[in-house]
Amino acid sequence: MKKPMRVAVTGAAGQIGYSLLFRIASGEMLGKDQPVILQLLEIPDEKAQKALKGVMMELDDCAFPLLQSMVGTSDANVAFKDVDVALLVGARPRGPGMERKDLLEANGAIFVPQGKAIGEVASRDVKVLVVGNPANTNALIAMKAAKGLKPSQFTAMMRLDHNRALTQVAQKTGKAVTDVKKMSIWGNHSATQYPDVFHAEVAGKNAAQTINDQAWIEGTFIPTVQKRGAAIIDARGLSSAASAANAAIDHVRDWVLGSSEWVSMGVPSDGSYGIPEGIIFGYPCTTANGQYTIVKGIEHNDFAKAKIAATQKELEEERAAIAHLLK
Ligand code: NAX
Repeated sequence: MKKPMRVAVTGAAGQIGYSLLFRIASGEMLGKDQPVILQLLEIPDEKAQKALKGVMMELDDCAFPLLQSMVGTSDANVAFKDVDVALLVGARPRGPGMERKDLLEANGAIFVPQGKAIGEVASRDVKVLVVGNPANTNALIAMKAAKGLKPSQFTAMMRLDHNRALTQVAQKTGKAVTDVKKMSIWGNHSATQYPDVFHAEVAGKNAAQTINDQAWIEGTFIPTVQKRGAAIIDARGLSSAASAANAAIDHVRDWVLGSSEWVSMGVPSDGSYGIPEGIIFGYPCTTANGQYTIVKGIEHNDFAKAKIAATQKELEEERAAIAHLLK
């Protein structure tokens, strides 16, 4: 029997948590032979803690063979103690009349202490995925607050956008999602993101050439992927939850166990593609041996360059708004 891996999930009583925890416990994220210990964080609020207990009762009632034990807590130092993987899902949603700057600030108040706790008590090899929005900038805040860890241990979730893009292209071309390869989502997990179909492939051929419809790419594909979150809220009355949990599972599984495909991940920029260091930027990556590598050598056309510049600008503005939190 393998040594159990410790997985922290914040916002564990929320709707993404409800779709995520059962799949982690059943082995879909870290492997069907990998025991796990769940360390679940919620706010101290009585209602949230009671709801968390209810979720833990249901986890108990699944009798998952791989779920070795779990803890529910409102203390970040307990939740992150010795964790190998931390999924930061809980975040402050935008309230009525809340400006973008206030939203960033309110999330700073969550991600600074959580990042600090991760730096102090998590495994030295911890892998962190930030799901809670604004995910890229929250990841930057946590990364900067976590002393003693490498920036490359902090990532933000672009995988839902990636998966959305795969399906849009598969449906347009009448192929299976498994035929669509080399998808990439550039920049921010927001409506400025740039989903790149020009370097994607469908059944071994260039996707943009196969689609052969620039108007569809610019006028349908890109906006559909960019605004899919809002479309889900409009249809369901609630934001994406099962698909977000699924993307989080995909992201961590591929990071830990490796993948033969390109995957989109928000990672600390390293100067690749002219994006200066200091923001968490969505790039196509390959993964192997527990590490990711940004795909190099992609040539962008002027259309793509303008889109990438716009999403970079947005991330730089977000960073400027919370610069005082980055120490
Ligand atoms: P919910 O409001 O259902 O759940 C969030 C939970 O987090 C709540 O139970 C809340 O009590 C808890 N929480 C808040 N602050 C906390 C803190 N400081 N410590 C621990 N727990 C805390 O939201 P849900 O639908 O689960 O979404 C969670 C986050 O994911 C939101 O920020 C949402 O915007 C974001 N999303 C990100 C996506 C991505 O692709 N990166 C897609 C889906 C989703 O919109």
